Amino acid sequence: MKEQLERILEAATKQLKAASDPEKLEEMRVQYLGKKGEITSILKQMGGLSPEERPKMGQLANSIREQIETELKAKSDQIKKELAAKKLEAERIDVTLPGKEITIGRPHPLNAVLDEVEEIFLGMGFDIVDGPEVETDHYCFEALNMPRSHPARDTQDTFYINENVVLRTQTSSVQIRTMEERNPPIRIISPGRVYRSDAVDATHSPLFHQIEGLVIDKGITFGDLCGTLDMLMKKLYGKDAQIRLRPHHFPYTEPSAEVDLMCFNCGGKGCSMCKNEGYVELLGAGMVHPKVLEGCGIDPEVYSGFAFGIGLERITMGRFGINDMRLLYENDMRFLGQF
Ligand code: 2NL
Repeated sequence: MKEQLERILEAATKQLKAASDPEKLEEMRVQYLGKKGEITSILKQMGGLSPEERPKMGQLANSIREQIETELKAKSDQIKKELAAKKLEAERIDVTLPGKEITIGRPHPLNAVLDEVEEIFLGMGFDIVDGPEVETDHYCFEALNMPRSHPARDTQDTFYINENVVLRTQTSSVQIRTMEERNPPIRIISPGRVYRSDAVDATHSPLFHQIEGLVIDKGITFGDLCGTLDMLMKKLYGKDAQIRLRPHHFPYTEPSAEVDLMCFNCGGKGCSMCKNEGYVELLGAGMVHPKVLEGCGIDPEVYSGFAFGIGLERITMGRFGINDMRLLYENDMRFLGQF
């Protein structure tokens, strides 16, 4: 029996050395120390021993049991420690590494300038109005005093869907719709995409953006138009901005004008930036033609108004010193990242 116990201790010690996980240790605890374990079964055989031998064997069995218990506990502690160390190593982070770069987007230059222009007009009491990009010939031409014979309706300049439907060439169509729907006073701007059948180059694109403005009320004069545009340019380009009006012709305004901005580089003297003109052309404007008012059910004897059309690309290019319109459409991050 003594040898039996010693063999158990020897086997347990050997097994313990090889054990590497908590499950194995639990298995061993059951195998050696459990109710049906090897030591227990030996203790059960003690009845067959002589009274002198019994306490000796009992003592030996208990001491071996304690020894196995102690060894199991020590091994268990060691394994726990090792597992914790392994976990720490696996989850190790280097807090000194640089963080991941977060890139924050920003408005496209066209949108940035559009936002500014909208803010300026909202501040002057204007509404912002939207309308369809696919228009009938009525809203795009007829109602703007451009009958079928008018050169602006040439298929060379306009995208036709069919004989009566076109891609709008200016957002005046939105102004006409508004005049039909609302009674004066009217103060609106209508920004949006417009289309012309042009080949792409540094200053042309078949799709571009326009901001049109319209004011209709009793007693609106050309002076109101000048004051509004002067205010717009001073807010956009700074208090030194100066505009100049030249007589022009549009079928939908009378009188009409082209509006230029004094060259910032030379102060109107003429330089390479303004092609020796002293001014750069910015927009077209005028007093709404009586025929246009009449067509929308507004009595030109009672009401008058002004209108203007600005190319968003042109004022954006002027604002940021961009010399090629194509840059605004190519979405090249090296370009867009500069604004
Ligand atoms: C340009 C500048 C312009 C208008 C647009 C307009 C709208 C209505 C009535 C009268 Cl509903 N006019 N808009 C006026 C003058 C100029 O656009 O250079 N266009 C080719």
